Amino acid sequence: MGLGEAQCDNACGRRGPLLRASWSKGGGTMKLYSYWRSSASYRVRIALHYKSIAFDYVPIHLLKDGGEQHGDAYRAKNPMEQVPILEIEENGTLRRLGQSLAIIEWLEESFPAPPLLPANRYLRARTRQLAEIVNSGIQPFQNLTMRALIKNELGGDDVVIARRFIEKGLHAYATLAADVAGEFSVADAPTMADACLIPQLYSARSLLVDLDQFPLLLRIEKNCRQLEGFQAAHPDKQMDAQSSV
Ligand SMILES: N[C@@H](CCC(=O)N[C@@H](CS)C(=O)NCC(=O)O)C(=O)O
Repeated sequence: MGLGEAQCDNACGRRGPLLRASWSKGGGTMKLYSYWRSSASYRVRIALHYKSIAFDYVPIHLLKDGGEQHGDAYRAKNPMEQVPILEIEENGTLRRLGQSLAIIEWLEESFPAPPLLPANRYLRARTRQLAEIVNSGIQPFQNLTMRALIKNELGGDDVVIARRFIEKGLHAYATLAADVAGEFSVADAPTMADACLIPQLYSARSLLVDLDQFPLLLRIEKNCRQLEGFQAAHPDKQMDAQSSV
């Protein structure tokens, strides 16, 4: 671990509040590089808190001074210049994982209980399908870089475009979930699909999408809100939460 990281750890690292399990394979603690309003970071926070895994929170400010994610120090950690990344020390080796769904799959394999994927093979595939609708069918079109490109370089209306993809994706999600939903998106336990849906609904609200057209999704959200892991992962609960940005 370099000096810069150690300093950041002391200055801004934090152990999650309701965490029981710890990462013992390498003796180190996991670090999540995150931004409070980032929906992809929010997904991983849900998985970590739901599974009660201890981690240190390292805030990356996506807006300040053009965005910390574009700086040399962070680009060296993630060449995609995006949050989240999960940093883990395994048998003395420091490893970094990016892409929230790959991270959640790694967490699922490392900490199987409580599961975020169903036991049934078809339902597992449906769960991943729902998660991908959010991950690749919606989120890229509301992402900062895409919105800046549409607005500043192409002269388009970034909000209209983001809303269009959100509504299209949420309609598809609701239609596909209708067959398999119980209390949650897939049957009666939270899954990776819910870990994607809840942050997506948060982003949709910030872009003033009318969510009343998705009663099933609102019912699922209400059930997720009852769970401690989902509550602890909420943007407003993060150390870098700010009211103005
Ligand atoms: N598919 C990626 C998406 C990551 C992503 O787009 N992160 C956004 C925040 S939600 C980001 O870092 N944006 C910074 C930028 O666009 O400059 C994942 O699931 O991790």
